[in-house]
Amino acid sequence: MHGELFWQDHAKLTRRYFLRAGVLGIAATSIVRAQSLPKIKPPKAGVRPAPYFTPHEEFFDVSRGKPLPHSLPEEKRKQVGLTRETWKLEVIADTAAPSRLRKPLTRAENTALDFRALLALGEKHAVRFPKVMTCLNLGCPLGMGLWEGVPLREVIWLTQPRDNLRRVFYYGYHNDDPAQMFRSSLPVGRVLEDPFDLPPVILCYKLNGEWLSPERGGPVRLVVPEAYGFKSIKWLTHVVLTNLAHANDTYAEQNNDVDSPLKTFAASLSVPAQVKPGQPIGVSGYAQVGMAGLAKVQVSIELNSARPENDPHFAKAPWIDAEILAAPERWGFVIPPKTHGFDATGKPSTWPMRLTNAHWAAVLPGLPAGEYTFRCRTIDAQGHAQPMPRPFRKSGYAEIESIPISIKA
Ligand SMILES: Nc1nc2c(c(=O)[nH]1)N[C@H]1C(S)=C(S)[C@@H](COP(=O)(O)O)O[C@H]1N2
Ligand SMILES: [Mo]
Repeated sequence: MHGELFWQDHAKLTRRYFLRAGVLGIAATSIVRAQSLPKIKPPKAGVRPAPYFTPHEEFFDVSRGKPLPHSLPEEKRKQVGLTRETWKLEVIADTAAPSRLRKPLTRAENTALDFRALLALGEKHAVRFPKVMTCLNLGCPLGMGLWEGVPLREVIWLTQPRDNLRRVFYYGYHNDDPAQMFRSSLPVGRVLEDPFDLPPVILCYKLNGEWLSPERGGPVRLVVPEAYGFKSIKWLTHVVLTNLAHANDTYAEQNNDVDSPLKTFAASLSVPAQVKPGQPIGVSGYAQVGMAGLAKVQVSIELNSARPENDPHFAKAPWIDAEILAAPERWGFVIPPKTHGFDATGKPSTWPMRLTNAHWAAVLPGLPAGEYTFRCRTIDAQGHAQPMPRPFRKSGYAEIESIPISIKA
């Protein structure tokens, strides 16, 4: 079971830390506690139990469609172009606000891009990068992946765009029912360039070194490195080049902020529900490293009766630095050369890596008896405490958890 593997990994990582801190026994018991008492975790902030890179079948699935496109029998998937042999991508001008293209790629003219042509582009242009797939509306990561594919711009260039190209939108197979279409969009600038060392937006066909499965959006899905899951459209069939100046994402219809990049925040995995007075408290968890980067994870434990007034964002909590644990030794497979974020020997060039998850642990000093609350937060690479107060909750889940700890003899 991958849940087991994940805990073994997390336990191994934290064991070394707690051993140095002289509280090995506590680490062991608190991990057992968190496992047997998952209810101490706020429901939306759980972690996906998996090794660092999540196997395909262990991802959480966020898919719309009746029937779900990945549940179609193989014969039907062949028919509708959802296999590697039959996949075709149309890259066309928007009819409402057309970009001017010399050579649109269409089925009608037999110029649509097939899988073989995509792989041929991949021989020269393929990139791969690590990224956590996570839904704007859920706290829990859906899975950590090493995503591989061809930069979308390489395919856009094939159409020889001349003029009026401000935005790109795209959608996948949707049972030929317009009501089921799930569409996302990007400004063309993000597709043509990669700001701040971000990996490119890709047409993805491999996950963790294997062909992308139907469940994960295969044969080809879009993957937008810094974005929430809804920008990474599965079962991709159409890329539409438009002169529209604004987003037209399906996700915008549900009051979501569709331009909001991945947030930085910390969540706990292992916090003891009860501790003896004076006994040091071992805690651990993971952090999502969003666009803003991650400099620190901080933890605090506060006596409930001592919670200061007028401090809704816990700025006055007694924060202490946790330790961000070293990169995993086991990735589940060999990291191929020239993987974004990794050096020539297959080790991460920086740690933690942006747009991924990292583990952390801390030991809080022993305290007198009482009812306390544990919290964790992050400090981003610019020195800002995260999550920051967000008046709009639909810009990506990020919250400071409050977890009760009872200290008694
Ligand atoms: N075609 C299509 N693509 C889609 C979706 C969908 O319903 N249909 N769901 C999106 C949403 S909201 C999320 S969070 C991610 C989830 O990716 P996963 O199922 O691989 O974990 O896929 C995105 N891509
Ligand atoms: Mo989502």
